[in-house]
Amino acid sequence: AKFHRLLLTGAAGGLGRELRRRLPAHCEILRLSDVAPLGDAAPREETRPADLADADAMLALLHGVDAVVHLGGVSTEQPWAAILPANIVGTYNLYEAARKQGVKRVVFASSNHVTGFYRQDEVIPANAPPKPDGFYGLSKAFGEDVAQLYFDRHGIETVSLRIGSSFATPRDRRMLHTWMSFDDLERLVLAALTAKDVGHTTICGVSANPQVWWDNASAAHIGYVPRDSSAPFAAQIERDTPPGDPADPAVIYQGGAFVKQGPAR
Ligand code: NAI
Ligand code: 15L
Repeated sequence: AKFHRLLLTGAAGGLGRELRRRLPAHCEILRLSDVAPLGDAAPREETRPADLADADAMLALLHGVDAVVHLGGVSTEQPWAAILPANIVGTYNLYEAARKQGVKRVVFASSNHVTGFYRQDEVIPANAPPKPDGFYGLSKAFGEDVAQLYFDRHGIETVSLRIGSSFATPRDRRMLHTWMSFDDLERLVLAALTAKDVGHTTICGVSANPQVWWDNASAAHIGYVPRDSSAPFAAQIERDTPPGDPADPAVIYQGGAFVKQGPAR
């Protein structure tokens, strides 16, 4: 099933640039938005710069869209003043615009930092209650709650992706657990866009790594089956990076360095 017009927010970011290459296979028109430069529009692309904090701009952005892949926002731990407009006001603006424009499906880039204060020695379900590890994780937990409200009240369906670490390759020992390849990211986003009757579902975005901290059984209806694994990278990472101090909170908790980072302490 091909979409007519998909909207990709955060299209200038790391994952946005990956999905910009990959989503045209699944839609006729790909609308790209960001506050950062998007470059020239290729055939079948539309570039629409917009600030998530600008409600009028968001309303115009959602016009004529079949579904949204919402990656835009602050993606690391930052002072509250930076998180608030992009991730709190921005997520609200996105859903209000979706409601007013009749858009019925959102794929929301949530984060493992919603649950960053669970321990690395436990496996948690994909719908585990939030234990955010900072203002960033807190803002993503808020986004998931917005998604739930807009389903219950307005029937807008969302799959919230609690993404682990999606980069070209895993970068450290923690990412041997949390890594998701770009190919698996594409599989996950496509499944989240097309699965039926998702309501609001949370699912963890992770590849089929040897030891993962998250169990996607509660999200089996999304039909996401990862094919990649961090295993081929393990030997080199274990050779190049020392094991962490077991008393370090960044080693104890799933959120890694985020648990002790930024303005919160
Ligand atoms: P990124 O920081 O490279 O991209 C985010 C984009 O959002 C940037 O291009 C930025 O300009 C844009 N943005 C920020 N504030 C904005 C605003 N007020 N209005 C409009 N656009 C704004 O992050 P990345 O890695 O591409 O991640 C994409 C999404 O996935 C983010 O929401 C991030 O929180 C989430 N995520 C990513 C993970 C990863 O491993 N890459 C892990 C977990 C979650
Ligand atoms: C995230 O949520 C960030 O957006 C990304 O840059 C990584 O830090 C990732 O989590 C992670 O936990 O590795």
